[in-house]
Amino acid sequence: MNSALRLATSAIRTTAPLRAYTVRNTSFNGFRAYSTAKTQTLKERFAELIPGEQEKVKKLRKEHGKKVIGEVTLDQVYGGARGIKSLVWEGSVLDSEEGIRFRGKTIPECQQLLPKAPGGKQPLPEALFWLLLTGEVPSEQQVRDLSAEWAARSTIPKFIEELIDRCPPDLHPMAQLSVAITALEHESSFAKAYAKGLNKKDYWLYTYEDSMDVIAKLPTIAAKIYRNVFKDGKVADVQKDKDYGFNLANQLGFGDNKDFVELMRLYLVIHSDHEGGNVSAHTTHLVGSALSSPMLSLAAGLNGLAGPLHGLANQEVLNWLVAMKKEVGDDISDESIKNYLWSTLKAGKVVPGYGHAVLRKTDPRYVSQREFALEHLPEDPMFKLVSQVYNIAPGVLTEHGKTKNPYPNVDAHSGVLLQYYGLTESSYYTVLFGVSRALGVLPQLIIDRALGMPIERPKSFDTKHYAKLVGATL
Ligand code: CMX
Repeated sequence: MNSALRLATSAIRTTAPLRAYTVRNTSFNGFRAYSTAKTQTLKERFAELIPGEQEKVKKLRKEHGKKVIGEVTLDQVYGGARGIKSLVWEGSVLDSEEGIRFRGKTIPECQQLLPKAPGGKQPLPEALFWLLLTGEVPSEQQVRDLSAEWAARSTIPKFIEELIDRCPPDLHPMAQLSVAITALEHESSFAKAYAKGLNKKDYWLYTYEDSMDVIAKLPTIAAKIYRNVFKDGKVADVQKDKDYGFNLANQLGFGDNKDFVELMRLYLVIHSDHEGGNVSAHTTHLVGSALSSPMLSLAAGLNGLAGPLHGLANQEVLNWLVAMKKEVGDDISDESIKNYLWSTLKAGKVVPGYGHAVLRKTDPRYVSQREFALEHLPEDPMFKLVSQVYNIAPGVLTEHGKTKNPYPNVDAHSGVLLQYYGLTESSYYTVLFGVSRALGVLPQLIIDRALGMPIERPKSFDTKHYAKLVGATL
């Protein structure tokens, strides 16, 4: 038996039956066990899967390691590495026409197959996390156990709370999130164990523990930032018998609205993972490859998410729509929208929420939010405006002729849903994207360490050298 598995299963064996989620030490490195002992935990299941996954990769590399899988053009090198196959990402794959599949499953399939909250229609983010890490659909009980485990791990250290309190209210919420997650490094079991001398085979166990802790603490941290900047600074306690999406909604102050709670669940699922090459995913993976802790790796990814061409686009979209309304007034005709789109483009700005580095069709994450809006807020004027822009913008962007994809991405829709329920503070929106993104990038970080992925180090040259490579004289 592989030693990582041996360690994990020995921890399992020595864990006597527990009352639901009582926290106790196991004989394994003092990690707490969160288990009813009735169902297999995520950690136990993942530990079981590791040897098989390691073996698959070993065999693949042994038999096919020297085969050529693509070529690289000079344009790709200067064009943001678009399309270069150089990353391994197990959780999701993005097809340019069809959009995202999480472990082979489309968003509608996830909505159908993954466990939901009682009376709810949207999949639980906990279930998606399980799917991303293991490739398997969890049982209802396993998802409930995971909800309870995250709730049990959710307390944030006092100094993190104080750190957020000390941030000036006009420090962007994404910068505050980054500060808080970076400071959680103080709690990193990986960093502490590494400093003492950690066996490579155990990297994943500590990465797993830290990842679970960060995810569990994120709603309280995110809510603290929101409540400090925009409300009274008070954050409700995590309700231990409730799911992750409910707790996030409730801590933000919207727990009474069951539709908003469902929106949070959908939001957390669809923003989680978008294969490995996007800025936030790639950065988390890259920084993690240096064996920086999950806290430092995620914080780096969040700093990338905070860019306007990436996750910040959701705040930009709402601001752009509001500015449009202000300029053209309430009676918005197709013609005035067309003119506004052209004025944006002629000013040398991008139309936020449109275009994508990989996608060439309407983003299915946009579609799932549109379906939610059609069910819950069909008459909302801002939703109607988003729909109207959807009819007009692709034509204008095509005529403009620059973007390879004139269709909307996820960010074109999210802000309008949030504002409908009263979460109108657009500068906060990317924080919610960040909470969700953690659910996508951290499973891969755990897998990276379980598979022993090396430090990442692609090759770079100066322009002189590239010219030489293609036989050009400069
Ligand atoms: N409006 C105007 N111009 C656009 C555009 C848009 N929405 N999308 C792309 N273009 C332009 C690019 O700026 C580029 O112009 P230059 O040649 O002058 O540099 C040209 O079209 C070609 O770009 P592309 O190959 O189609 O797109 P990229 O892969 O370079 O960029 C993206 C992708 C998302 C950054 C870009 O489409 C964009 O800026 N969109 C608006 C911002 C946005 O919505 N970002 C969120 C993406 C989803 C996410 O990560 O959350």
